[in-house]
Amino acid sequence: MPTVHLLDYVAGNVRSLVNAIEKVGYTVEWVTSPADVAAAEKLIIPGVGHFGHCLSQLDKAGYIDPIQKHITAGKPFMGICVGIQALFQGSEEDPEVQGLGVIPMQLRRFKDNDKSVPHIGWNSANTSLKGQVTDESLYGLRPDSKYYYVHSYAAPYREGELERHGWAVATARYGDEEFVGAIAKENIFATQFHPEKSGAAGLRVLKAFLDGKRSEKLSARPSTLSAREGLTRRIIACLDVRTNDQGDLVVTKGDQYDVREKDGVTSGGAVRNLGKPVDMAKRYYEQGADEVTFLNITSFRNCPVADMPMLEILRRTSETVFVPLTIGGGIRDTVDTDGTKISALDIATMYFKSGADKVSIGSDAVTAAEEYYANGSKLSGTTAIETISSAYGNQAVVVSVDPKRVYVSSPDATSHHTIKTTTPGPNGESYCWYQCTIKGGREGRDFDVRQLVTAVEAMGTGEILLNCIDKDGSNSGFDLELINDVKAAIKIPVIASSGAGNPGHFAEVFDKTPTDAALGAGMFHRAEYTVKQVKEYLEEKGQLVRHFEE
Ligand code: 1PR
Repeated sequence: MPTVHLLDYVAGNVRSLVNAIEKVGYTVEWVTSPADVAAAEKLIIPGVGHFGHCLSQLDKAGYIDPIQKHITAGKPFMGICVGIQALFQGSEEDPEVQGLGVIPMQLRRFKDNDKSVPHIGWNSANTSLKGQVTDESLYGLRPDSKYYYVHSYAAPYREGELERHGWAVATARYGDEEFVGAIAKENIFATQFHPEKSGAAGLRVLKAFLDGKRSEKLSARPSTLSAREGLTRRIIACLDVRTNDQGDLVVTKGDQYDVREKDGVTSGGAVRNLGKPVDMAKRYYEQGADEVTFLNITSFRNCPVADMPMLEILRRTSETVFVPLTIGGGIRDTVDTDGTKISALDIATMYFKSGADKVSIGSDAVTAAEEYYANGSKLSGTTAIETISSAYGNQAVVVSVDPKRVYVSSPDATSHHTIKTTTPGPNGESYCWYQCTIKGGREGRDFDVRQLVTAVEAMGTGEILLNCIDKDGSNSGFDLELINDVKAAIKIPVIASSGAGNPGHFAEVFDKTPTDAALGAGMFHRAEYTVKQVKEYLEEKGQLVRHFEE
């Protein structure tokens, strides 16, 4: 098999890229020293973390000069995500750090006054905007395909500016900002999106670069509708995974977090077994799920951390599922079976190396947020959120919130932030606050969801996975009041979760709240609806979605 050299300067989450490269018929050779760059024919620099971190790591290890030589020698070079950003002169993210300066422009942070930042999700990389429909593709990019982006900084697109310097540019739009999604000139190709996480559309782009096919005739001219710009409605399939009584890891699903079969009205039967995690993840990928999340809901272990069965599940899933994978459950500082201390960052690293793109933190985030306020809203720098986000970037850290409604007759009845609700409590109370819980909902804290999300945003969380215990497994729709309340408090994206029972509930949550994504579990596991049906329904309602491409 032909080879490509990959420079993994962080020793991090590039497993999915390796899988994608192998899938399109190439083998990876690792660049382990500057001398390896000179030997490389095709070189890929993936991006992890911050702009400054990327360039200082490259600089410290002596890679800047060999990379520049590789580029000026005219050998194929590809940068992905922070890898494209490294090509620019500099970034607002770390103004004191110099980029490679190959592209004469500065990166800017997205404006967050009217939209969530980071920009996370599926968007275009379109070379045929502004009515100039072309029938040539740039490295396999298609105007009607969508690609997975996750970033807070981007190169603003100003018509003609880069083209004047010989660059071919594919753009995307986020709110009213148009930015560079991919760029090419001579031997250089770089994408702000992650081709390895962009399904078949992304694999095609990767293959075109590796095969050296810069342009290709598109089989059909794109229609204006299929080339619609902007972020698509993101639909996530969630698999709650745990060991059943026979010791097998199964996908399960609870009602208000109770995952045991009910015998009449009493719970306590066997753990509901809805299928095998790897098979189900693949099925949802093929139905068009934009992401797959695994929550290891018990996260108990009786084995060394390195043997955790979830690692193998991730390894196998990431071989066939080319959309982002999130893993949650048990991400906290712990002690291994032999007594060795293992940090949350070590656990996250194992997950990333096994194919995860994001980790989701539940209970530990609540404890960390409580301590944050106890310390006068000062960051300690030592929490799981802070250590993982500073090593892998904010986008790699999701906080999963498990709130429960507490009804009160008036806002004065509690010190917590309340909302007026249209679903009154059992005694007719028309206000409620959302209590944070830990340990899978088993322990309620004197802490509300607003306190939690604002603290974890300050700590560097990239996204909130917003469950609701009252709604979980109810098939009665999302808790719109909760979602609106949380969205009003923070700038980072929110994934609405709990309660989805039919495609109409997804349309409703996108219609009536500014949520950034919506997640479903039970309705997909019980095969009542497919992800594809949800997306078709959203499309009928005029919402922009991404469909699975073969
Ligand atoms: O606290 O960091 O170890 O993380 C544990 C993780 O496991 C948390 O993210 C927590 O939400 C999750 N979890 C723990 N116990 C349960 C349980 O069900 N007994 N599941 C649990 C949470 C919530 C969603 C669910 C949606 C949608 N499940 O993932 O899939 O509510 O369901 P629906 O569409 O069927 O209504 P830590």
